[in-house]
Amino acid sequence: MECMTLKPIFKHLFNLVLLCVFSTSALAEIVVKDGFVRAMPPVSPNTAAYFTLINHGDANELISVSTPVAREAQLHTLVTENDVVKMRQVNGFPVEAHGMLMLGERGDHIMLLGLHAPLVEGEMVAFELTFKSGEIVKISLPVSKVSVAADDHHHHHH
Ligand SMILES: [Cu+2]
Repeated sequence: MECMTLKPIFKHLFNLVLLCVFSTSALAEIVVKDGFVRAMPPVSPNTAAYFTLINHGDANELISVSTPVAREAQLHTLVTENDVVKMRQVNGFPVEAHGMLMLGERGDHIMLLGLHAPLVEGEMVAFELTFKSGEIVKISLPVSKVSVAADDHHHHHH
């Protein structure tokens, strides 16, 4: 009796495993989810970009970012020195195997320095992310005043 009920479950699990193996080999190992570029007043020459990255592969590291809209894109982290929060440039953001990298307004972010023109809210900005593995991931993020995720959260409470 027990065997009869368990068998379909094992079969189901087995199918799921097969599906996962297939999808990781067929799709990109690194996928970027919901991110945005902070819309700033036109006088500001700099802004920041945030996103969540999912790594379906081995341990990796985001080592550089480039975008056509700014002179330079730097990897920044926040450090607290004498109770003052400061931004500091780092050489890379490590990503664990099958892990996530979450950039956000209270931590690691992509700093865009020397915008060639003010960014317009709603426009898409292209980025090229280079990883230690040699993988290059091309993404585009919307220009927005608020985090898309934060906005969703807001709506849930209505
Ligand atoms: Cu910064």
